[in-house]
Amino acid sequence: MKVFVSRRIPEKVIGFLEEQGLEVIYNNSDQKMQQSDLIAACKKTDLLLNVGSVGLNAYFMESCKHLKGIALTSVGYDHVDLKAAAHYGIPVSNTPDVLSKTTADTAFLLMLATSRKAFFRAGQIEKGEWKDKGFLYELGTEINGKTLGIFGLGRIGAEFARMARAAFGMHIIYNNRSRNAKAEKLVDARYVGFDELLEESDVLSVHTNLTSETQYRFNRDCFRKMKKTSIFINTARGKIHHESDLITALEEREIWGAGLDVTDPEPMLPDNPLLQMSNVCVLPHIGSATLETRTAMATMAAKNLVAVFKGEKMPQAINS
Ligand code: 8YV
Repeated sequence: MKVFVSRRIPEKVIGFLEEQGLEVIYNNSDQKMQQSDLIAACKKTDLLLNVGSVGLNAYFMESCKHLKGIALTSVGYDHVDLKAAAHYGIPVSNTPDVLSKTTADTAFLLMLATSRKAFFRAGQIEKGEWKDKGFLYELGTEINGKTLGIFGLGRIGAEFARMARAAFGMHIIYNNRSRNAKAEKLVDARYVGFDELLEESDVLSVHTNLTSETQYRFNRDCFRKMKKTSIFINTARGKIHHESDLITALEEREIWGAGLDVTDPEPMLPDNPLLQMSNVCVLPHIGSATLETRTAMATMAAKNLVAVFKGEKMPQAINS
């Protein structure tokens, strides 16, 4: 059985696939593939290890309906038409758990960096602007003992909450589609309604999938309800916040600051006003980007394809 690996991954994962008896066709490149090239490559294989967030729409699924399995290297799957894959009987897997801690670390980094205007102040050094500008110049805001509101207390949200409690003694509140009793106990979190989450959070962090319900969930009305001293964090998907509303809310000082690892669109355009704000920190979607975590993700994806090769169910199947 043949597997197509669509982008460069750790060599040891390629070796693992070959040791398991799969014939690997490998696009050993860091360049994102065009859909037409990806389809052409997949027509020659039985399995796809889809590296990164290359979209797999209904046209891809129809063009590659012969595939016996698709393994993603992401926990999010909004870029994949799962219904179309299921229609053609193609099982799809994602990579939960292995990236939860690293992505939570990224939310923690953004919370701390934003609260201290760290990216802006560091940027001044490079520009030769490190001067004594006064006792009260561009002050940050404390997070010790404050309230962290989690929108989506799943694996990543719960890990971030655990860290915030341990490191800064933060009080945890959360809003979910349904209560998460296990996580409530683990991080001593209090379930609140969405409006209460907006009104009570000193830091509000997004940790949900992008769905039709969560798309643009955080708009101007939401930001107006948040504290003027609050910080908005998003390491999930850029389309969960309405970006032009976020810009306006910051310009109108309706919230204090924002820390984003995801934006809308991605890449963020260089002239985006957010990049000029001292109280905003933006990262280029690096939530899971450590060697250890990306190796674990690629390994998990490979193991899911090996399961299909062996006639077994994908351990992390999300559509079958
Ligand atoms: C991926 C992501 O980890 O896991 C996700 O859903 O958002 C991404 O950070 C990255 O695109 C590597 O595939």
